[in-house]
Amino acid sequence: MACGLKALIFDVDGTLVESEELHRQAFNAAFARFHLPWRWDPHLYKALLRITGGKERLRHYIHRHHPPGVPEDMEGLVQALHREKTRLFTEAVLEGRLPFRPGVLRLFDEARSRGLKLALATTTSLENLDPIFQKNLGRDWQQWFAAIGAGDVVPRKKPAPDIYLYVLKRLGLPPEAAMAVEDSPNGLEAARAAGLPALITVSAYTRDAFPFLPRGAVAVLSDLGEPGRPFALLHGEAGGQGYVDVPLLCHWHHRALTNTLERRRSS
Ligand code: XBP
Ligand code: MG
Repeated sequence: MACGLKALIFDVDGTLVESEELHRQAFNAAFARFHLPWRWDPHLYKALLRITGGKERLRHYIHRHHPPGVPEDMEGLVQALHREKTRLFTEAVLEGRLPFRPGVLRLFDEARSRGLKLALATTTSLENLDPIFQKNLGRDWQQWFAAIGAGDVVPRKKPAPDIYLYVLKRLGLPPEAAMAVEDSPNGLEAARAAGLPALITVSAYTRDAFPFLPRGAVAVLSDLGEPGRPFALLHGEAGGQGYVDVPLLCHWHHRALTNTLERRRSS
């Protein structure tokens, strides 16, 4: 089958790496450095993850939970806390291990060998990317990606489509030539609003976020799978396969485009 898929656009946190637990710990370590009696436990952090962007999340937490110790210059505190959190997060990534999730490197390799472009569309701060990808792809990691969109490079973060539109523009591709790979409802909404079909691989914090196959998703999986270590198919169909490869992505992409055309015809 001729495949109309020209690019794969990956989210980062939760999709390529299981990083949100490390983000949570970095936030708490920054609170301690600033002598603030704040603590985000996993339950609270899961709720706060509905707000994308670390600075936006901090502002939301302050407005919603009225924690003690907020000075007159709240924005100054948010900026300073987030700088410290980012320093602590990047330090932790460089010192520790934050491996790619199952199937990521295998799919990167296969997609590149078949001439598909790879790109990143993430809410996370640009500074977080270097340690994550250096550890997994080496010093020249940026050469793997035809376009990178991260954090504050756009005015509105996910679920707004801005970051996907930014990346598509840099790829020089229309949305129907690409597919997004995401882990969260905000990410799916951003991709859908930009006109891209999305494959969902749930993460530790989004495991129960998709009780059914959501509109705009081609399937919901536990991860990308590996030959001999199949993914769990949570929603949708995967043609009986147990790991995501380019032919399966082409199958989903073709079906998504056909469904879109049929919806347009019937409306
Ligand atoms: C996930 C986010 C980010 C991270 C924290 O981004 O929403 O805010 O939680 O990173 P994505 P920052 O899933 O789009 O990769 O503190 O740098 O925002
Ligand atoms: Mg994510």
